[in-house]
Amino acid sequence: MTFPRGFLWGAATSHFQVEGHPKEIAHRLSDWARWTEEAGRISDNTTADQACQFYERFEQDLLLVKELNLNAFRISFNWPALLQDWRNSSDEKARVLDPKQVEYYRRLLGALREQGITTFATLFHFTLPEFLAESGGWENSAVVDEFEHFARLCAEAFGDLVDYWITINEPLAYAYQSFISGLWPPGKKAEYLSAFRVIRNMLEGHARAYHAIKAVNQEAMISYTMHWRPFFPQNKFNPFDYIARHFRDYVFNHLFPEAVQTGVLRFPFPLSTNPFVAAIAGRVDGLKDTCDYLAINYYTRELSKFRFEWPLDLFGERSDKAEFATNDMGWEVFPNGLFDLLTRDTMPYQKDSKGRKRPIVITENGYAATFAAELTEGDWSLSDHTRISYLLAHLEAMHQAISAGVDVRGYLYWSLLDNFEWSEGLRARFGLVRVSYPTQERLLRESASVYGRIAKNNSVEIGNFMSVRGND
Ligand code: IFM
Repeated sequence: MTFPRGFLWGAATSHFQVEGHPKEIAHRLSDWARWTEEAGRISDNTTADQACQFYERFEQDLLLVKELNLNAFRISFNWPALLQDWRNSSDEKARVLDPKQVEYYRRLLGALREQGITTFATLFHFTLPEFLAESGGWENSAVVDEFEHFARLCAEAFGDLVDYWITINEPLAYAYQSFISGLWPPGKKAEYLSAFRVIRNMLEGHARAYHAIKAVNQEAMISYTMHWRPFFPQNKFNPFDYIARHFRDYVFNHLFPEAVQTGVLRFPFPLSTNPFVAAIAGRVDGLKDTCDYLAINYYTRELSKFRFEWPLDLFGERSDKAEFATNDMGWEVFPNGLFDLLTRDTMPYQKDSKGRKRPIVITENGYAATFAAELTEGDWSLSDHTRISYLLAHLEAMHQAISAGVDVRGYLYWSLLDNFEWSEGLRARFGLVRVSYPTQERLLRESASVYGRIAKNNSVEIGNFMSVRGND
Protein backbone atom coordinates (compact mmCIF):
# COMPACT_ATOMS: atom_id res chain seq x y z
CA MET A 1 0.00 0.00 0.00
CA THR A 2 1.78 3.10 -1.21
CA PHE A 3 0.59 6.54 -0.13
CA PRO A 4 0.54 9.75 -2.17
CA ARG A 5 3.84 11.54 -2.59
CA GLY A 6 4.52 14.06 0.19
CA PHE A 7 2.10 12.30 2.57
CA LEU A 8 2.46 13.54 6.14
CA TRP A 9 3.38 10.87 8.68
CA GLY A 10 3.37 12.25 12.16
CA ALA A 11 2.51 11.99 15.81
CA ALA A 12 0.26 14.15 17.96
CA THR A 13 0.65 15.43 21.52
CA SER A 14 -0.93 18.10 23.71
CA HIS A 15 0.76 20.41 26.19
CA PHE A 16 -0.94 19.35 29.45
CA GLN A 17 -0.61 15.66 28.68
CA VAL A 18 3.17 15.68 28.11
CA GLU A 19 4.84 18.88 29.25
CA GLY A 20 4.96 18.77 33.04
CA HIS A 21 5.18 22.54 32.67
CA PRO A 22 7.15 23.95 35.67
CA LYS A 23 5.19 27.19 35.77
CA GLU A 24 1.89 25.31 35.67
CA ILE A 25 3.05 23.00 38.45
CA ALA A 26 4.23 25.81 40.70
CA HIS A 27 1.23 28.11 40.27
CA ARG A 28 -1.66 25.74 39.38
CA LEU A 29 -2.52 27.94 36.43
CA SER A 30 -5.26 25.89 34.79
CA ASP A 31 -8.58 24.36 35.73
CA TRP A 32 -7.07 20.93 35.01
CA ALA A 33 -4.08 21.43 37.33
CA ARG A 34 -6.57 22.17 40.11
CA TRP A 35 -8.91 19.35 39.12
CA THR A 36 -6.15 16.72 39.43
CA GLU A 37 -5.62 17.82 43.04
CA GLU A 38 -9.17 16.85 44.01
CA ALA A 39 -9.51 13.37 45.49
CA GLY A 40 -11.23 10.82 43.28
CA ARG A 41 -11.12 12.81 40.03
CA ILE A 42 -8.40 10.75 38.31
CA SER A 43 -8.95 7.01 38.27
CA ASP A 44 -5.35 6.03 39.13
CA ASN A 45 -4.83 9.04 41.44
CA THR A 46 -2.02 10.43 39.30
CA THR A 47 -1.50 14.03 38.18
CA ALA A 48 0.06 15.58 35.08
CA ASP A 49 2.56 17.53 37.21
CA GLN A 50 5.56 15.69 35.75
CA ALA A 51 3.92 13.79 32.88
CA CYS A 52 6.75 13.22 30.34
CA GLN A 53 8.70 16.34 31.36
CA PHE A 54 8.52 17.25 27.69
CA TYR A 55 9.09 20.90 28.62
CA GLU A 56 12.66 20.04 29.61
CA ARG A 57 13.21 16.98 27.45
CA PHE A 58 11.71 17.98 24.12
CA GLU A 59 15.07 18.10 22.36
CA GLN A 60 15.72 14.40 23.09
CA ASP A 61 12.13 13.56 22.20
CA LEU A 62 12.49 15.26 18.84
CA LEU A 63 15.42 12.91 18.18
CA LEU A 64 12.88 10.09 18.51
CA VAL A 65 10.64 11.85 15.99
CA LYS A 66 13.64 11.89 13.65
CA GLU A 67 14.50 8.26 14.38
CA LEU A 68 10.93 7.32 13.39
CA ASN A 69 11.30 9.24 10.09
CA LEU A 70 8.26 11.38 10.87
CA ASN A 71 7.68 14.51 8.81
CA ALA A 72 4.82 16.01 10.87
CA PHE A 73 4.26 16.75 14.55
CA ARG A 74 1.34 18.19 16.51
CA ILE A 75 1.66 20.22 19.71
CA SER A 76 -0.69 22.51 21.62
CA PHE A 77 -0.07 25.84 23.32
CA ASN A 78 -0.48 26.16 27.07
CA TRP A 79 -2.98 29.04 27.15
CA PRO A 80 -2.92 29.28 30.98
CA ALA A 81 0.88 29.55 31.08
CA LEU A 82 1.21 31.82 28.05
CA LEU A 83 -1.42 34.38 29.00
CA GLN A 84 -2.01 34.98 32.64
CA ASP A 85 -4.63 36.82 34.61
CA TRP A 86 -4.38 40.38 33.37
CA ARG A 87 -7.53 41.65 35.09
CA ASN A 88 -5.83 43.38 38.01
CA SER A 89 -3.85 45.52 35.66
CA SER A 90 -5.51 48.53 34.11
CA ASP A 91 -2.86 48.47 31.41
CA GLU A 92 -3.87 46.84 28.09
CA LYS A 93 -0.21 45.96 27.67
CA ALA A 94 -0.53 43.45 30.50
CA ARG A 95 -2.47 41.28 28.08
CA VAL A 96 0.66 40.01 26.37
CA LEU A 97 2.20 36.56 26.19
CA ASP A 98 4.75 35.62 28.83
CA PRO A 99 8.13 36.06 27.04
CA LYS A 100 9.70 33.05 28.76
CA GLN A 101 6.93 30.75 27.57
CA VAL A 102 7.05 32.28 24.09
CA GLU A 103 10.74 31.44 24.00
CA TYR A 104 10.03 27.80 24.93
CA TYR A 105 7.44 27.35 22.16
CA ARG A 106 9.64 29.14 19.63
CA ARG A 107 12.53 26.81 20.50
CA LEU A 108 10.24 23.78 20.16
CA LEU A 109 8.66 24.87 16.88
CA GLY A 110 12.02 26.12 15.60
CA ALA A 111 13.65 22.74 16.30
CA LEU A 112 10.84 21.02 14.38
CA ARG A 113 11.29 23.45 11.50
CA GLU A 114 15.04 22.75 11.44
CA GLN A 115 14.30 19.03 11.13
CA GLY A 116 12.04 19.82 8.16
CA ILE A 117 8.94 18.73 10.07
CA THR A 118 5.49 20.10 9.23
CA THR A 119 3.95 21.59 12.36
CA PHE A 120 0.38 21.45 13.68
CA ALA A 121 -0.49 23.63 16.68
CA THR A 122 -3.69 23.70 18.72
CA LEU A 123 -4.87 26.76 20.64
CA PHE A 124 -7.36 25.11 23.01
CA HIS A 125 -6.69 21.53 24.02
CA PHE A 126 -9.05 21.20 27.01
CA THR A 127 -7.27 23.36 29.63
CA LEU A 128 -8.57 26.79 30.60
CA PRO A 129 -6.76 29.55 32.46
CA GLU A 130 -7.99 29.35 36.04
CA PHE A 131 -9.28 32.93 36.05
CA LEU A 132 -11.49 32.20 33.03
CA ALA A 133 -12.67 28.88 34.45
CA GLU A 134 -13.69 30.70 37.63
CA SER A 135 -15.86 33.08 35.67
CA GLY A 136 -17.71 30.30 33.85
CA GLY A 137 -15.18 29.18 31.23
CA TRP A 138 -16.76 28.33 27.87
CA GLU A 139 -20.23 28.69 29.37
CA ASN A 140 -19.66 32.43 29.66
CA SER A 141 -19.65 34.27 26.33
CA ALA A 142 -16.89 36.57 27.66
CA VAL A 143 -14.46 33.74 26.92
CA VAL A 144 -14.89 34.42 23.20
CA ASP A 145 -13.09 37.80 23.35
CA GLU A 146 -10.34 36.22 25.42
CA PHE A 147 -9.88 33.38 22.98
CA GLU A 148 -9.76 35.71 20.00
CA HIS A 149 -7.15 37.80 21.78
CA PHE A 150 -5.07 34.72 22.59
CA ALA A 151 -5.32 33.50 18.98
CA ARG A 152 -4.10 36.85 17.64
CA LEU A 153 -1.14 36.93 20.03
CA CYS A 154 -0.20 33.35 19.11
CA ALA A 155 -0.48 34.08 15.39
CA GLU A 156 1.87 37.06 15.86
CA ALA A 157 4.31 35.13 18.07
CA PHE A 158 4.40 31.77 16.26
CA GLY A 159 2.82 32.33 12.84
CA ASP A 160 6.12 31.90 10.99
CA LEU A 161 6.63 28.48 12.57
CA VAL A 162 3.14 26.91 12.40
CA ASP A 163 2.00 25.19 9.21
CA TYR A 164 -1.46 24.00 10.29
CA TRP A 165 -3.54 25.70 12.97
CA ILE A 166 -6.20 23.99 15.06
CA THR A 167 -8.36 26.42 17.02
CA ILE A 168 -10.27 24.03 19.29
CA ASN A 169 -9.62 20.36 19.87
CA GLU A 170 -12.72 18.11 19.92
CA PRO A 171 -15.38 20.64 20.98
CA LEU A 172 -18.07 17.99 21.38
CA ALA A 173 -15.88 15.65 23.43
CA TYR A 174 -15.11 18.62 25.68
CA ALA A 175 -18.76 19.64 26.06
CA TYR A 176 -19.75 16.02 26.73
CA GLN A 177 -17.10 15.22 29.34
CA SER A 178 -17.35 18.56 31.13
CA PHE A 179 -21.14 19.04 31.17
CA ILE A 180 -22.79 15.63 30.58
CA SER A 181 -20.58 12.87 32.02
CA GLY A 182 -19.02 15.22 34.60
CA LEU A 183 -15.64 13.49 34.33
CA TRP A 184 -13.77 16.69 33.44
CA PRO A 185 -13.85 20.14 35.01
CA PRO A 186 -16.15 21.82 35.88
CA GLY A 187 -17.66 18.36 36.54
CA LYS A 188 -21.29 19.14 35.69
CA LYS A 189 -23.59 16.18 34.98
CA ALA A 190 -26.41 15.94 32.40
CA GLU A 191 -26.50 19.74 31.99
CA TYR A 192 -27.56 19.76 28.37
CA LEU A 193 -28.31 23.48 28.15
CA SER A 194 -24.87 24.32 29.51
CA ALA A 195 -23.31 21.94 26.99
CA PHE A 196 -25.24 23.59 24.15
CA ARG A 197 -24.19 27.07 25.34
CA VAL A 198 -20.58 25.89 25.43
CA ILE A 199 -20.89 24.64 21.84
CA ARG A 200 -22.31 27.99 20.73
CA ASN A 201 -19.49 29.90 22.45
CA MET A 202 -16.93 27.53 20.95
CA LEU A 203 -18.35 28.15 17.47
CA GLU A 204 -18.05 31.89 18.06
CA GLY A 205 -14.58 31.45 19.54
CA HIS A 206 -13.48 29.32 16.60
CA ALA A 207 -14.77 31.87 14.06
CA ARG A 208 -13.14 34.81 15.84
CA ALA A 209 -9.82 32.94 16.24
CA TYR A 210 -9.95 31.95 12.55
CA HIS A 211 -10.24 35.56 11.43
CA ALA A 212 -7.65 36.75 13.97
CA ILE A 213 -5.07 34.29 12.57
CA LYS A 214 -5.99 35.18 8.97
CA ALA A 215 -5.52 38.87 9.77
CA VAL A 216 -1.91 38.06 10.61
CA ASN A 217 -1.39 35.56 7.78
CA GLN A 218 -3.94 35.26 4.99
CA GLU A 219 -2.32 32.00 3.80
CA ALA A 220 -2.59 30.18 7.15
CA MET A 221 -4.29 26.76 7.07
CA ILE A 222 -6.83 26.70 9.89
CA SER A 223 -9.32 24.16 11.21
CA TYR A 224 -10.71 22.67 14.45
CA THR A 225 -10.56 18.93 15.18
CA MET A 226 -13.62 16.70 15.19
CA HIS A 227 -13.55 13.59 17.35
CA TRP A 228 -15.57 11.52 14.90
CA ARG A 229 -17.41 8.55 16.41
CA PRO A 230 -19.88 6.40 14.44
CA PHE A 231 -22.93 5.40 16.50
CA PHE A 232 -24.87 2.14 16.12
CA PRO A 233 -28.00 0.90 17.92
CA GLN A 234 -27.14 -1.53 20.72
CA ASN A 235 -30.01 -3.77 19.59
CA LYS A 236 -30.53 -3.83 15.82
CA PHE A 237 -34.15 -4.89 16.32
CA ASN A 238 -35.10 -2.15 18.77
CA PRO A 239 -36.45 0.97 17.02
CA PHE A 240 -35.94 3.03 20.21
CA ASP A 241 -32.18 2.38 20.13
CA TYR A 242 -32.24 3.89 16.63
CA ILE A 243 -33.74 7.07 18.11
CA ALA A 244 -30.91 7.37 20.64
CA ARG A 245 -28.38 6.60 17.88
CA HIS A 246 -29.87 9.30 15.64
CA PHE A 247 -29.66 12.08 18.23
CA ARG A 248 -26.23 11.09 19.49
CA ASP A 249 -24.85 10.91 15.95
CA TYR A 250 -26.32 14.23 14.84
CA VAL A 251 -25.22 16.20 17.89
CA PHE A 252 -21.81 14.58 18.41
CA ASN A 253 -20.71 14.29 14.79
CA HIS A 254 -22.64 16.79 12.71
CA LEU A 255 -23.73 19.77 14.82
CA PHE A 256 -20.38 21.54 14.78
CA PRO A 257 -19.21 20.91 11.17
CA GLU A 258 -22.68 21.65 9.83
CA ALA A 259 -22.68 24.99 11.67
CA VAL A 260 -19.22 25.83 10.27
CA GLN A 261 -20.46 24.84 6.82
CA THR A 262 -23.62 26.93 6.89
CA GLY A 263 -22.86 29.60 9.50
CA VAL A 264 -25.98 28.55 11.44
CA LEU A 265 -26.19 26.44 14.62
CA ARG A 266 -29.16 24.09 14.26
CA PHE A 267 -30.58 21.61 16.79
CA PRO A 268 -32.63 18.60 15.69
CA PHE A 269 -36.42 18.44 16.07
CA PRO A 270 -38.04 18.21 18.65
CA LEU A 271 -35.14 19.67 20.66
CA SER A 272 -35.32 22.76 18.48
CA THR A 273 -38.82 23.56 19.80
CA ASN A 274 -37.56 24.01 23.37
CA PRO A 275 -37.41 27.81 23.89
CA PHE A 276 -34.13 27.61 25.84
CA VAL A 277 -32.51 25.58 23.08
CA ALA A 278 -33.97 27.83 20.39
CA ALA A 279 -32.38 30.84 22.12
CA ILE A 280 -28.96 29.20 21.73
CA ALA A 281 -29.48 28.18 18.08
CA GLY A 282 -29.15 30.45 15.07
CA ARG A 283 -26.67 32.39 12.97
CA VAL A 284 -23.11 32.82 14.22
CA ASP A 285 -21.38 35.91 12.80
CA GLY A 286 -18.35 35.21 10.63
CA LEU A 287 -18.56 31.43 11.06
CA LYS A 288 -19.48 30.22 7.60
CA ASP A 289 -16.60 28.44 5.81
CA THR A 290 -14.03 29.06 8.57
CA CYS A 291 -12.32 25.78 7.78
CA ASP A 292 -9.40 25.30 5.36
CA TYR A 293 -8.90 21.56 5.88
CA LEU A 294 -10.79 18.84 7.74
CA ALA A 295 -8.96 17.69 10.88
CA ILE A 296 -10.34 14.38 12.09
CA ASN A 297 -9.58 12.41 15.24
CA TYR A 298 -10.82 8.84 14.99
CA TYR A 299 -10.58 6.02 17.54
CA THR A 300 -13.69 3.91 17.86
CA ARG A 301 -17.43 3.52 17.40
CA GLU A 302 -20.15 3.56 20.06
CA LEU A 303 -23.33 1.54 20.66
CA SER A 304 -26.33 3.61 21.77
CA LYS A 305 -29.14 2.48 24.03
CA PHE A 306 -32.53 4.14 24.63
CA ARG A 307 -33.36 4.73 28.29
CA PHE A 308 -36.89 3.53 28.99
CA GLU A 309 -36.64 4.72 32.58
CA TRP A 310 -36.13 8.26 31.26
CA PRO A 311 -37.78 8.37 27.79
CA LEU A 312 -37.64 12.17 27.49
CA ASP A 313 -33.89 11.95 27.21
CA LEU A 314 -33.65 11.40 23.47
CA PHE A 315 -29.91 10.82 23.64
CA GLY A 316 -30.28 7.63 25.67
CA GLU A 317 -26.94 6.39 26.90
CA ARG A 318 -23.74 4.74 25.83
CA SER A 319 -23.98 0.97 25.93
CA ASP A 320 -21.17 -0.90 27.67
CA LYS A 321 -21.61 -3.90 25.35
CA ALA A 322 -18.98 -4.55 22.67
CA GLU A 323 -19.25 -6.63 19.50
CA PHE A 324 -15.59 -6.35 18.51
CA ALA A 325 -12.27 -6.52 20.33
CA THR A 326 -11.67 -3.48 22.55
CA ASN A 327 -8.67 -1.57 23.81
CA ASP A 328 -8.07 -1.48 27.58
CA MET A 329 -10.41 1.52 27.91
CA GLY A 330 -13.27 -0.54 26.44
CA TRP A 331 -13.15 1.21 23.04
CA GLU A 332 -14.08 -1.13 20.20
CA VAL A 333 -11.57 -1.51 17.40
CA PHE A 334 -13.58 -0.54 14.33
CA PRO A 335 -11.44 0.50 11.35
CA ASN A 336 -14.40 0.36 8.95
CA GLY A 337 -15.66 3.47 10.71
CA LEU A 338 -12.63 5.37 9.43
CA PHE A 339 -13.31 4.23 5.87
CA ASP A 340 -17.00 5.13 6.15
CA LEU A 341 -16.42 8.58 7.58
CA LEU A 342 -13.85 9.39 4.90
CA THR A 343 -15.87 8.11 1.98
CA ARG A 344 -19.39 8.93 3.19
CA ASP A 345 -20.15 10.64 6.51
CA THR A 346 -17.91 13.69 6.14
CA MET A 347 -18.73 14.21 2.44
CA PRO A 348 -20.93 17.27 3.14
CA TYR A 349 -17.92 18.97 4.75
CA GLN A 350 -15.26 18.00 2.21
CA LYS A 351 -16.11 21.07 0.10
CA ASP A 352 -16.70 24.66 1.16
CA SER A 353 -19.89 26.48 0.27
CA LYS A 354 -18.34 27.57 -3.04
CA GLY A 355 -17.57 23.99 -3.97
CA ARG A 356 -13.80 24.17 -3.33
CA LYS A 357 -12.41 20.86 -2.04
CA ARG A 358 -10.99 20.69 1.47
CA PRO A 359 -8.10 18.32 2.12
CA ILE A 360 -8.26 16.02 5.14
CA VAL A 361 -5.71 15.21 7.81
CA ILE A 362 -6.23 12.48 10.40
CA THR A 363 -4.99 14.51 13.35
CA GLU A 364 -5.32 11.63 15.88
CA ASN A 365 -5.76 7.85 15.84
CA GLY A 366 -4.33 5.46 18.40
CA TYR A 367 -4.61 2.50 20.73
CA ALA A 368 -4.40 2.44 24.55
CA ALA A 369 -3.20 -0.34 26.81
CA THR A 370 -3.24 -0.06 30.60
CA PHE A 371 -0.03 -0.36 32.61
CA ALA A 372 0.45 1.14 36.09
CA ALA A 373 2.15 4.53 36.32
CA GLU A 374 4.78 3.27 38.80
CA LEU A 375 6.31 0.67 36.45
CA THR A 376 9.97 1.10 35.57
CA GLU A 377 12.30 -1.72 34.44
CA GLY A 378 11.32 -4.86 32.58
CA ASP A 379 9.91 -5.52 29.16
CA TRP A 380 6.31 -4.69 29.99
CA SER A 381 4.29 -3.36 27.07
CA LEU A 382 7.18 -3.24 24.58
CA SER A 383 5.84 -6.04 22.42
CA ASP A 384 2.58 -4.29 21.48
CA HIS A 385 1.06 -6.45 18.76
CA THR A 386 -2.50 -5.29 19.37
CA ARG A 387 -1.39 -1.68 18.78
CA ILE A 388 0.38 -2.76 15.58
CA SER A 389 -2.77 -4.53 14.34
CA TYR A 390 -4.84 -1.46 15.18
CA LEU A 391 -2.43 0.80 13.33
CA LEU A 392 -2.22 -1.36 10.22
CA ALA A 393 -5.97 -1.89 10.04
CA HIS A 394 -6.61 1.87 10.22
CA LEU A 395 -3.92 2.62 7.67
CA GLU A 396 -5.51 0.10 5.36
CA ALA A 397 -8.93 1.75 5.80
CA MET A 398 -7.39 5.14 5.10
CA HIS A 399 -5.52 3.83 2.06
CA GLN A 400 -8.72 2.36 0.63
CA ALA A 401 -10.44 5.73 1.06
CA ILE A 402 -7.55 7.47 -0.70
CA SER A 403 -7.78 4.93 -3.53
CA ALA A 404 -11.48 5.76 -3.76
CA GLY A 405 -10.52 9.40 -4.41
CA VAL A 406 -10.62 10.99 -0.93
CA ASP A 407 -7.97 13.69 -0.49
CA VAL A 408 -6.26 12.59 2.75
CA ARG A 409 -2.95 14.42 3.13
CA GLY A 410 -1.64 13.10 6.42
CA TYR A 411 -1.93 10.82 9.44
CA LEU A 412 -0.82 11.72 12.97
CA TYR A 413 -0.65 8.81 15.40
CA TRP A 414 -1.83 9.55 18.95
CA SER A 415 0.60 9.65 20.57
CA LEU A 416 4.38 9.77 20.28
CA LEU A 417 4.78 9.16 24.03
CA ASP A 418 2.70 7.59 26.76
CA ASN A 419 1.08 10.55 28.52
CA PHE A 420 -1.56 11.82 30.94
CA GLU A 421 -4.90 10.54 29.66
CA TRP A 422 -7.23 13.01 31.46
CA SER A 423 -9.58 11.25 33.92
CA GLU A 424 -7.84 7.91 33.21
CA GLY A 425 -4.51 9.31 34.43
CA LEU A 426 -1.07 8.03 33.49
CA ARG A 427 -1.93 4.34 33.26
CA ALA A 428 -3.81 4.49 29.91
CA ARG A 429 -0.87 4.36 27.54
CA PHE A 430 -1.22 5.34 23.89
CA GLY A 431 2.47 5.83 23.10
CA LEU A 432 4.61 4.46 20.30
CA VAL A 433 7.29 5.19 22.87
CA ARG A 434 6.99 3.81 26.40
CA VAL A 435 7.60 6.26 29.22
CA SER A 436 8.64 4.94 32.63
CA TYR A 437 7.35 7.86 34.66
CA PRO A 438 9.50 7.44 37.81
CA THR A 439 12.74 7.42 35.77
CA GLN A 440 11.50 9.24 32.65
CA GLU A 441 13.22 6.58 30.54
CA ARG A 442 11.93 6.30 26.97
CA LEU A 443 11.92 2.98 25.07
CA LEU A 444 10.61 2.40 21.57
CA ARG A 445 7.80 -0.15 21.36
CA GLU A 446 7.60 -2.58 18.43
CA SER A 447 4.84 -0.41 17.01
CA ALA A 448 7.32 2.47 16.80
CA SER A 449 9.63 0.43 14.57
CA VAL A 450 6.73 -0.62 12.35
CA TYR A 451 5.43 2.95 12.09
CA GLY A 452 8.94 4.32 11.50
CA ARG A 453 9.39 1.93 8.58
CA ILE A 454 6.04 2.91 7.10
CA ALA A 455 6.93 6.61 7.36
CA LYS A 456 10.33 6.01 5.77
CA ASN A 457 8.94 4.04 2.81
CA ASN A 458 5.68 6.00 2.53
CA SER A 459 4.07 2.61 2.20
CA VAL A 460 3.02 -0.43 4.19
CA GLU A 461 4.81 -3.63 3.22
CA ILE A 462 2.37 -6.47 2.72
CA GLY A 463 4.61 -8.68 4.88
CA ASN A 464 3.74 -6.39 7.81
CA PHE A 465 0.14 -7.50 7.82
CA MET A 466 -0.93 -9.79 10.58
CA SER A 467 -4.52 -8.92 11.21
CA VAL A 468 -6.34 -6.29 9.25
CA ARG A 469 -9.87 -5.14 8.68
CA GLY A 470 -11.17 -8.70 8.62
CA ASN A 471 -12.89 -8.71 11.98
CA ASP A 472 -16.26 -7.46 10.85
O1 IFM B 1 -5.80 11.91 24.86
C1 IFM B 1 -6.88 12.32 24.10
C2 IFM B 1 -6.59 13.64 23.43
O2 IFM B 1 -6.29 14.63 24.35
C3 IFM B 1 -7.79 14.10 22.62
N1 IFM B 1 -8.26 13.05 21.76
C4 IFM B 1 -8.47 11.74 22.30
C5 IFM B 1 -7.21 11.30 23.03
C6 IFM B 1 -7.40 9.88 23.59
O3 IFM B 1 -8.48 9.88 24.47
